[in-house]
Amino acid sequence: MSDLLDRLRDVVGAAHVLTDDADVAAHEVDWTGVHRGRALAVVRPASTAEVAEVVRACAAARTPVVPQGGNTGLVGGGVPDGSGTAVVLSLTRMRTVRDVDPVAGTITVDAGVVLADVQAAAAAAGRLFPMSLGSEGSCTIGGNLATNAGGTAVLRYGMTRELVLGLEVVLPDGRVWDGLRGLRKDNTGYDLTQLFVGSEGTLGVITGAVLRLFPATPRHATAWVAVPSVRDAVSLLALAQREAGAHLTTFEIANRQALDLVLAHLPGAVDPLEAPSDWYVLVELAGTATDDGLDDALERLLSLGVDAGAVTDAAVATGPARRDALWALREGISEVQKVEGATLKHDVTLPIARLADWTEAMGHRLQEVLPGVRPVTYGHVGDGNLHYNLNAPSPDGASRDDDLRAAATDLSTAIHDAVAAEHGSISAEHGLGRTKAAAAAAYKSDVEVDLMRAVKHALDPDGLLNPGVLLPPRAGS
Ligand code: FAD
Ligand code: 2HG
Ligand code: ZN
Repeated sequence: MSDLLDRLRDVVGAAHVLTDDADVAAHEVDWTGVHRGRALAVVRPASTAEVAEVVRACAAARTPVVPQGGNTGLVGGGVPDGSGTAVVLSLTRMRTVRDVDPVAGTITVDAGVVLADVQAAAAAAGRLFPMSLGSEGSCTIGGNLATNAGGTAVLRYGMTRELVLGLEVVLPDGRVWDGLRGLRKDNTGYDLTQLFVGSEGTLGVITGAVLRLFPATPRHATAWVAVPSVRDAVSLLALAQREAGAHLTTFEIANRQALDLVLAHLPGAVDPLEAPSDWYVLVELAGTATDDGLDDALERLLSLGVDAGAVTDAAVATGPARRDALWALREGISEVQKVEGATLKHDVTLPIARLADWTEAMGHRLQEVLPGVRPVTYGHVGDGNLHYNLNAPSPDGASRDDDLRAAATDLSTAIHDAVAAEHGSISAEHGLGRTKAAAAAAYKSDVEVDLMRAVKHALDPDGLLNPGVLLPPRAGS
């Protein structure tokens, strides 16, 4: 193995091959703290050519490679397993914005550019890169592409796969595929770009991307809205789509349990409404500099919602600081769940028409599995996507995390079975990683799993790129 490490030092420089425990530790554990592994080394190349050399050297030594961006993934896909045999390939030194073309509406970036920096580069050119995640200050565009990330603007702009035009990818044998084309129209065969989007580092290492830009939307109208039930949230969504059309960018839901945790653990958080409500919606309309009617459209929407009995109260943002405060209530939920204690995450999509019945039935069902379990339910209701996360019972104020851990399999199986019964998805936007690879394969048909394995084998016949992620190991191997 020291031969391989020497070769890697030749390629990237000794300072960028990390082997000391203190240096590699942060790369061996994910954001949740749940997924921990061991790396042979962490390698930090600075260019596509260096990535290609690193991958080629690892392939020659038959050493697994785990691509890693900002390490904000939530399913354990960017950290190695416990064997200590894999090289973690960190893209964080590849941070160049290569080109911005406002007329073509494209931005070309290295894979290691942080999402917030892509947004800032687009804004500096008077354009919008619309992807928006709570983790945008640390996650990288390569990670976003590899997970096909979603976020809070999908309703208007789509998932990551709808925001990409071309990719540059280092293949498992070290060859480079230059697909960095910014063309809107290109029907010249299989769509290889889309094949790599959502492949979670199992088919290649993304080193560059051409992304789509949109007109800037400096105007916003934002409200934190109390709704009696999920059914009312869905009714309000229908009204919002009718009233606001393409201005509707965000329609997020949170239950009272989620808000209670934010108020308890997020410094400075204040409930913007007087009376508590079981459910809330964060709704935002966005427009260009010449769109004048957003505030009126939001007022009209809320008033129609009140008339329909779907809205009981609302706080409308009166300026940027107030807007930020409302957004913090939504974006803070993941962080405060960690502070509260052990969390069992579920990232599900359901047909929107089934969300209300499903959520109600699931609430009852889970109390049978673990009495007192606390669903912290939130997410992108406009996309049918709920983060149906569970915290442990807390009958006397202390979180009983061991009870949650002991019941985890039964709880997740109950949730995923109920999702499958509605023809939903057990991973809406976070991917499968190590956590959900086996469960997803179990819910898919043999035909679908065979096709996925065939794609993996065609590109990575030796199975060296991110083994154990996205597809579970075959039985007996
Ligand atoms: P990593 O965590 O480093 O890696 C994720 C996966 O991508 C791994 O399988 C890894 O091997 C692979 N990978 C990384 N870089 C490359 C590359 N260059 N080439 C090939 N494979 C690669 N996700 C959402 O979808 N929507 C949200 O709203 C959202 N909000 C979040 C909020 C918080 C507070 C946190 C902590 C996470 C959130 N996430 C969300 C999850 C996470 O931020 C996304 O999955 C993000 O896309 C991961 O990017 P990353 O750079 O951190 O990737
Ligand atoms: C969000 O929408 C993210 O806030 C994170 O997707 C969800 O932490 C989670 O479970
Ligand atoms: Zn989300």
